[in-house]
Amino acid sequence: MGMVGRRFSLLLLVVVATLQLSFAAVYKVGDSAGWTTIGNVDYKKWASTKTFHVGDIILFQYNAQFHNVMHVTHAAYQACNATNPLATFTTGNDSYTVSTHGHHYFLCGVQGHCQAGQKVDINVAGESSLLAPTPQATPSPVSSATSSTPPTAIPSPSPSDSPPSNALMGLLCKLGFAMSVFVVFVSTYA
Ligand SMILES: *[C@@H]1O[C@H](CO)[C@@H](O)[C@H](O)[C@H]1NC(C)=O
Ligand SMILES: *[C@@H]1O[C@H](CO)[C@@H](O)[C@H](O)[C@H]1NC(C)=O
Ligand SMILES: [Cu+2]
Repeated sequence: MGMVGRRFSLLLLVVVATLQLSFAAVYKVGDSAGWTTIGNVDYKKWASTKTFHVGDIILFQYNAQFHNVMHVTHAAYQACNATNPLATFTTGNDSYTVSTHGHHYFLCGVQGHCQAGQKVDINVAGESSLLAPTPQATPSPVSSATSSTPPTAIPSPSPSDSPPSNALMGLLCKLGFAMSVFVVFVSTYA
């Protein structure tokens, strides 16, 4: 490998490392409450306030004497079925690195805890959804038989509540990546 090739590899390594540092986030499940049945933490609400990405770290902190973490299927998550988990974590300080888009379901396998709400759905939006428009509510067909008064239009919540930040982040990621590639190219061949 020549001088240029070696310099290119090194730069690429630095750029990739920098990208990982700037875009991977650590999310502690339940924030200060952690992973628990105390205080009725609403993990659904907790997750809904986050925008997860591939590469992020989901951190479960809990007292290992009383809880555990099981990565489970959608069906098991819905049924609170801890019989056949995909993976089990038991240290009390467990980090799960998100490596794919889509849903990642977790529950506590201790009897009764999942039923009490100790379960969380980490939903990682796909790349395509960053560009795809938010699905619009399709107007229901007006029944011709009883339509003497038109149905009152119910204002649907603006789709610009949170997706824009999502889309913006995706755009920034792409922009950052494009710029990094450009910088590498220029510093290698200029
Ligand atoms: C839990 O899941 C296992 C297999 O994963 C299944 O055999 C069992 O019937 C399920 N239990 C309940 C209560 O649904
Ligand atoms: C828990 O794990 C995280 C991430 O792996 C680490 O940064 C932190 O120091 C750990 N905390 C304890 C108390 O072990
Ligand atoms: Cu538990």
